[in-house]
Amino acid sequence: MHLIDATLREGLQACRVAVRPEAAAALVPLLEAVGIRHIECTHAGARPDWDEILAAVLAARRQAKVMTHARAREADIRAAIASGADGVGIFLGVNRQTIEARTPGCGREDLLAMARESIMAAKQAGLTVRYSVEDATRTEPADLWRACEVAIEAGADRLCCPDTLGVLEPDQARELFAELRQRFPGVPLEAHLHNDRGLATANALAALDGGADFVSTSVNGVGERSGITDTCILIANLVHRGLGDAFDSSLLPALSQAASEALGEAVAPRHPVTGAWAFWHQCDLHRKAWERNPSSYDWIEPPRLGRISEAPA
Ligand code: HCA
Ligand code: CU
Repeated sequence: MHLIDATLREGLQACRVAVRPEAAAALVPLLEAVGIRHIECTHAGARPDWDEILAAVLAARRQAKVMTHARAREADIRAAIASGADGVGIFLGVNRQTIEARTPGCGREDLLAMARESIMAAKQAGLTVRYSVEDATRTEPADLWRACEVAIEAGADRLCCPDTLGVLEPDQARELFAELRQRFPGVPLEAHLHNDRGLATANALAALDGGADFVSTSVNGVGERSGITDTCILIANLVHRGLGDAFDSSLLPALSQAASEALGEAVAPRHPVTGAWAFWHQCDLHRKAWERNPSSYDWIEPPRLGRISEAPA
């Protein structure tokens, strides 16, 4: 099970977010110290300031693999190759909504040909390739399987099925990844889950239960609209499930704080795990019980997540 942190890709697409290259690079050692080994960073060639961020992140990383984002277009693939990134996440949707809004006039087979060519070009240049069927969760199953098959035949190393609009419920997330697991044995599978319905964490756990190998996350959940699965919340959940050995979860508050400062976006005080009040016991009845026995109202020992639990004096 792997997390790919996309704070510096999906997160940069969030409303009012801006980050300087030095601040982006400063997040890298912290992500690595937490145990993240995969970083998704910008869309190479899309904006000069993003290319500076990508170069700074590549210079700063030690253990982590860095993947950049690309459309299934020759220019994007060329930019990804030129950037020096280890990998590229190529995204191309094949459902009716995507075709009408993003690639009008294109037939599904034309799109699949674009995906095939892009994947082959990136593989030929030695990049690791993830192929994402954008809006996978609103795609007819037959079209989704076909897109995945084409990508694997073309040499993709990993398949991602993004819940681009956050429409999934956990049962559906588990079923989707269980079916993908069955249809594509041995192929690494990734989930990317938007939080529009507030279900991004639940869906990430369910996708893992179904058979996903990777979840793409961002620190504090930053991303388009309501964002995606929060790196820190997901790691805290893995720790709670007894599956957090690969991570130093005591560093989560530092990571959350650093990302908040780098991106210029405060963490809401009630945000789970890293919010200021996440371990605060206000009401008298709670406080008294908690003073006798902290486990009465602490869901986990807070120091395991770098926190202390508190109450009014
Ligand atoms: C986007 C959409 C995306 C892509 C995810 C992926 C989504 O911002 O371009 O490439 O795996 O949610 O579908 O973030
Ligand atoms: Cu997304």
